[in-house]
Amino acid sequence: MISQWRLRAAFAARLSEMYGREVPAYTTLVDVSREVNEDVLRARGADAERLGSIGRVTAERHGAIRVGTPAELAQVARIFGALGMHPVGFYDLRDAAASAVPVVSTAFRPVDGEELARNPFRVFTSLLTPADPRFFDTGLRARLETFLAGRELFPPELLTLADRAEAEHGLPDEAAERFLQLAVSAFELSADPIDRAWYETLERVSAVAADIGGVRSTHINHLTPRVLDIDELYRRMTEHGIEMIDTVQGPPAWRGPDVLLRQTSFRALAEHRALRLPDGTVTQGALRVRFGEVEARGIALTREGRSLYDSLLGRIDERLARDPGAQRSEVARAVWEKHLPATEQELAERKLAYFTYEVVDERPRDGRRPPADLAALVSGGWLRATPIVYEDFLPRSAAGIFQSNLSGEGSRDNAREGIAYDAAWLSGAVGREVLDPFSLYEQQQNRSVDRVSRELGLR
Ligand code: OOG
Ligand code: NI
Repeated sequence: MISQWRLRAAFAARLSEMYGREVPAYTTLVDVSREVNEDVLRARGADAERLGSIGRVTAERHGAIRVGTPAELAQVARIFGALGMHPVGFYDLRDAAASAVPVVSTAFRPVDGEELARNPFRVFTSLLTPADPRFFDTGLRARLETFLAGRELFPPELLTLADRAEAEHGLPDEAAERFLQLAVSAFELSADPIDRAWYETLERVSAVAADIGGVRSTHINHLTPRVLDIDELYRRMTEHGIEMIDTVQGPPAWRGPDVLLRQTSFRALAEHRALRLPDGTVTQGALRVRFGEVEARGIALTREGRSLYDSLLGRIDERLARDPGAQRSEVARAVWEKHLPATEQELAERKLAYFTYEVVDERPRDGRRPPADLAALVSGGWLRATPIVYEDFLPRSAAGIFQSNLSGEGSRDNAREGIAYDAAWLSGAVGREVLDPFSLYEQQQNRSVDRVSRELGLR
């Protein structure tokens, strides 16, 4: 019997192998990430592993896929459910991007600490929004929905095996092998010819819409390794002659603790695709949709920490608007230094970030009663605080990554009222509860606080 986490690890590894064959620059990205991680480990020692063991970080990947309908999303949820991955977080990218990105998203990932430590594989999954009249008029929406209703992304055998794996918490060897083969091939780039006229019709609205609704299959859009020094990685990729997008999305490089998530990517590459012309002939064309992303992860912020983060992004924008010649990274660093705590300790004390706590073996044992609050327990040598790593995504960064890799701006009619979607709506579409990331981190923190309180005899 192959357990769910082993299925997840095997799926991630095979997907990586497949994607490396399809997009050789991805292999360069993985190699350079590994080199950077080894160098950081040598330079910083144990400190480099504060946000995850080198074993976890080296194996860590997130993928991104895009689907067209709630029914397809519900099928995706069954496949990832087999791998012990649950939908977490609701991201609305329609308003986060200046260009036309008509999708709402969630991420499928393990939620339990032990499962994350075994293999943290996650997949950012976007759902097209044909009903949003800012992007699609009634005629195009109807054509798009008809097209999507007529395609099959996942063979029934794959879905049946997925349901069985989820119900039985794993699969026997042979069934596991079959499941993995079918699952990986469902995300391969299809060689079937694309109807060029239809693809271009959608592309005029949005390149993302064309990538999702212009073809009869889905594919992995990118597979992202985790790196311990993203600025160094950016420099080395550029030295390898690989064209990167302009910026690193998310928090700036600075001397204080890493928080949330920093991401960058190499530009989408032209890939050969078969195109069917209106007269029925098939020709070779090239499409630029898949790119290579890389990320560095930091500490998970609480709701208060997150609203501080969002307000700091606003401050950076304001300063840049006043001084358009300024360099974004420098403005951002100055804002960070002014407003964000420079130590983990202060992040914890101001309840801006999540930590887990453990009782220290060499704690004071002179009969004194331990103090009642966490900060005093840590500073008095009773407890050790360990940051909880951010396992999720950022809508503005996601929109920035989408946008930097789109060939055209697309079009949107902002005079029309968009349709409001939220986590509850998405839960209905997925057919499973979309979990709230803050609650997950909070539960993890609270469980550890309960445990140390019991151990120290505090109430
Ligand atoms: C997803 C873009 C966002 C991330 O890591 O934030 C993303 C996509 O291109 O489908 O991958
Ligand atoms: Ni990504």
